[in-house]
Amino acid sequence: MEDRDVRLVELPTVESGVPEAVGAISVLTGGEDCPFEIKRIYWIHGGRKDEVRGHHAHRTLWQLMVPLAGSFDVILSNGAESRMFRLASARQGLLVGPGYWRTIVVRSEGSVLMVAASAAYSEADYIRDYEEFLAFRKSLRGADELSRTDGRVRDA
Ligand code: T46
Repeated sequence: MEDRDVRLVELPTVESGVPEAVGAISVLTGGEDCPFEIKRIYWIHGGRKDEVRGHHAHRTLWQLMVPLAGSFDVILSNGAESRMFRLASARQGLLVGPGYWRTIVVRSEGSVLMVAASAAYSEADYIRDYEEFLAFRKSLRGADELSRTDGRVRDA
């Protein structure tokens, strides 16, 4: 899967200059490290190891996911292909555009996944039925085809 709107983003990180401190500060600046305006931040925490979440896609929402503690596997599918991202560094975020079915696995107890999102919570933006998701992806491909042909449908 080589989709342009799914990628790992290296977050600017300041190594501690404080004597005897080994910690670092990583920074997420809206409009710089993620290509959308951040309207909401939420975090997933308290999950057990191997707990599975997700099983949905978003119609319009953009997200940037940062594992603040522990690790998560995020499996993304565009309906044709899927790819697994292991998120285990608070120095990196996973950018996810609209239209990806996701499955999220908590890899270790005490893990915390922060998600910066482009809009407030709206259940209407969720697709929670896989067949509906496939139909949505098909409609996206149709729209893309139309825009590439300048609105004229090409001959088969
Ligand atoms: C996503 C993954 C990474 C709210 O009321 N407000 C919120 O801002 C959110 C995020 C959720 N909720 C409610 C909706 C459900 O009744 O919390 C409940 C659990 O949500 P959900 O089953 O969607 O949880 P996850 O962990 O499967 O998915 C969440 C996000 O919902 C989703 O956008 O991409 O984290």
